[in-house]
This record gives sequence, C-alpha cells and structure tokens, in this order.
Amino acid sequence: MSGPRRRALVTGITGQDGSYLAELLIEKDYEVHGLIRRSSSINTRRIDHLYQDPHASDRRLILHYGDMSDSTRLNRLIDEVRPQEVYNLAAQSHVKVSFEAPEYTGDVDGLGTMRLLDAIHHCDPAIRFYQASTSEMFGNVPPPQSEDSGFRPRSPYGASKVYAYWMTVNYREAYGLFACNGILFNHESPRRGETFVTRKITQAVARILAGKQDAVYLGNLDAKRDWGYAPDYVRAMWLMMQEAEPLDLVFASGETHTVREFAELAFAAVGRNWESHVRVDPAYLRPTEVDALQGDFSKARRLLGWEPSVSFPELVRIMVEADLRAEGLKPEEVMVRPTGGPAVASR
Ligand code: NAP
Ligand code: G4F
Repeated sequence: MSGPRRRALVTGITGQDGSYLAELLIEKDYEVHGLIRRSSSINTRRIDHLYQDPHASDRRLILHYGDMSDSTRLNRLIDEVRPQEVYNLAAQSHVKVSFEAPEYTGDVDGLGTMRLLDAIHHCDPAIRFYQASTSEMFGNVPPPQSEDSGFRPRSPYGASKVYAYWMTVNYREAYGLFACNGILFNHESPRRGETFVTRKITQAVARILAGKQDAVYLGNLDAKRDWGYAPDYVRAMWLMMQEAEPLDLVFASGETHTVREFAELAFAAVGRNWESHVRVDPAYLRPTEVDALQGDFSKARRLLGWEPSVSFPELVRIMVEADLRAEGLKPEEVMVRPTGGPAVASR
C-alpha cells in the first residue's frame, strides 16, 4: 500500500523547466504547488494543460500567487503548504537582460534564494531544497567545467547565481538542511522562451518558411554552448532530491557547439542555407561574454546513472519541427530528411 501523497513546491512553475518538472512530479503522483506572479494578463500557457479548477476534488496542481522578492509571502507559503520538497526554479533567467536590470536580477535570483532557504530553515528544516544553479557561474573558466571548477561569472545573472549557490551550501552546512545545487548547462525545448538564441533561431526558421520574415538578427555567432534537452534535465532535478545526501552536481550533454552551428543545422533541416537568412546586429552582443561551455557530467552519471537522451542534431530538429507546426506548416512536407534518419523527429 502506498503512503500519503508527497507534496512539492515549485517556484518558476510557469517557465520552461517548471512546466516539465510539474508534469514529471504529477506523473510520479505528487501534489504539486506552484508559485506564480500576478500579472495583468494570464501567463500560464506552459502549464495550461495541467490546470485544474480550484473546485475540483483531488487536485494535483495548486497555484499560489507570490514573488521571490517578497519574504513575508514566501514564509507564509512554506508554512501553509508544508511541502516535503522545494524546487527553486524562479529567476530572471536572461543573461543579456541582467546587464540592463542588475539590481532586480540580484534581488530575485540571489536574495530570493536566500529568502526561501531562510523560510525553510525557520519553518521546517526537514524540507528538501533544490537550487537551479547554472553553468553561467563558470564564466570564463576554460572547458570542460565540472564540480571541481571554480566560478568566474561574467554577468550580473551569473554573479547572482553564485551567491545563491553558496547560500544553498551555507544553509546546508550551518543548519543541516537537505539543500542541493544542480549545476545545469543550457537546456532547450519547444517551450524555451522566444528570446533565447536556440528558440529565436528555430522560430525564425518557421516564420521565414511561412513568409512572415526574411532574416533573423543575432549577436555573437562564435559563442560555444553545451546544449541539451530540457525534459532530461528536470529528471536530473528530481533524482538529486531522492538521494540519501544532498550533493552539488553538474548536468550537461558533454558536447559543445557554436551558435553558428545551431543556425546552420536549423536552416539545413528545412533545406535552407543559414547564411542567406542570418544577420549580425551588435545590439545582441553582451558587455562580457561566456565564450565556451562544455560540461563534464561524469559524477552525475556515476552517482545517479543520469544520461542525456537527445543528441544535438535531434534537439535542433525537435525545436524546428515544433515551430513549423506552430506556424501551421507540416514538418513532413518541408523538413529535409537527415542522412539515415526520419524526416521528422516528433517527441
Ligand atoms: P524561464 O523559462 O525563464 O522561467 C523562469 C521562471 O521564473 C518563470 O516561471 C518566471 O515567471 C519565474 N520568475 C521570474 N521572476 C520571478 C519573481 N520575481 N518571482 C517569482 N517568479 C519569478 O527559465 P527556465 O529556462 O525554465 O530555467 C529555470 C531555472 O533554471 C532558472 O532559475 C534558470 O536561471 C535556471 N537555469 C536554466 C538553464 C537553462 O538552460 N534553461 C540552465 C541553468 C539554470 P513568469 O512566467 O511570470 O515570467
Ligand atoms: O540562449 P542564450 O541567451 O543563453 P545563455 O546566455 O547561455 O543563458 C542560458 O543558459 C544558462 C546556462 O548556461 C542559463 F543559466 C540561463 O538562464 C539561460 O537559460 O545565449 C546563448 C549564446 C550566448 O553566448 C549569446 O551571446 O548565444 C549568443 N547569442 C547570439 N545571438 C544570442 C544571440 N543570445 C540571445 N539570447 N539572442 C541572440 O540574438
């Protein structure tokens, strides 16, 4: 006979990762509580398929208004919900935007994490805490980056996340909390925000094919990233929270590719030459850039048995295909078959 249903609180539930994590937790029979921000127009599009009317019985998804800048709300929420697991995914997560809004980014991404840790510490130290740490913290540490690499952040976002990382470690060491950091390298999906470079490119491919635009303007094409598939990475978050001891672990694909390569593959997937459609606009360059990320996830593989399931070319095709469908185009009619592979990559 199974015990009482487990409760998880997910901040950032309306984001890319929050939506996949909510799906995973519901699938695993959790009662999922999500923190959402009040806005004048509803922005729950990524979790609408999970939504349940507040009057429904046996609800599995329960949403609460709040903000990471508001400690009184976070304290009350932890006390009211009394989750067994807290996943802190909420963040101003755009690196370029963090240069324009450094104080806000520090408040939400850095202090916000401390507020949540402190609420747990005072309410119920048995609550487990996952912090969405990031490869952006490595900054200009040369690849491959692992748990043993130092942090040399190159953006207000990266610096705020380094603070959050160390506060997570500190609450673990000082008060014995089960508080862990997942140091995740870039992960993408059809739910990726439209202003991150992968989605910007795949959406542009679809819009160009639909005749809605002719070109896409990008910044640094030489930057190298280690790109994986988001659902693999939320599985990593959950696995970390089931461990006997809290750990800090890197999750990555282990490969690195330039932005140029991503664009080349995305346009090639529909038989176009990327150079005919990609233009460079210096407005998208950053004051300081992280040049090259490539993660070494051997510790996660060894301890958790975690492996990424989607290759780089598959990821590009999944995203192109989804954006073509969103534009009303049929991928099977417009996508070029990769050598030896299926015309479409549906997941
Ligand atoms: P995302 O799509 O940008 O989602 C961010 C989430 O945070 C959204 O739900 C957003 O709400 C919420 N949020 C922002 N400011 C908030 C505030 N002041 N109070 C409450 N909620 C707030 O990000 P993601 O790609 O899913 O990433 C999830 C987490 O992992 C983030 O912490 C990110 O920094 C980190 N991370 C991401 C990657 C990656 O490659 N995706 C890699 C490493 C780490 P709205 O929907 O209302 O905006
Ligand atoms: O897609 P991006 O904006 O992602 P970035 O900066 O790597 O950050 C993402 O991954 C981090 C993990 O390492 C997360 F922590 C963070 O929250 C976020 O999810 O940019 C990727 C690369 C950069 O080098 C950028 O300079 O693409 C380059 N780029 C080139 N043209 C562009 C563009 N980035 C954006 N957003 N838009 C462009 O037009």
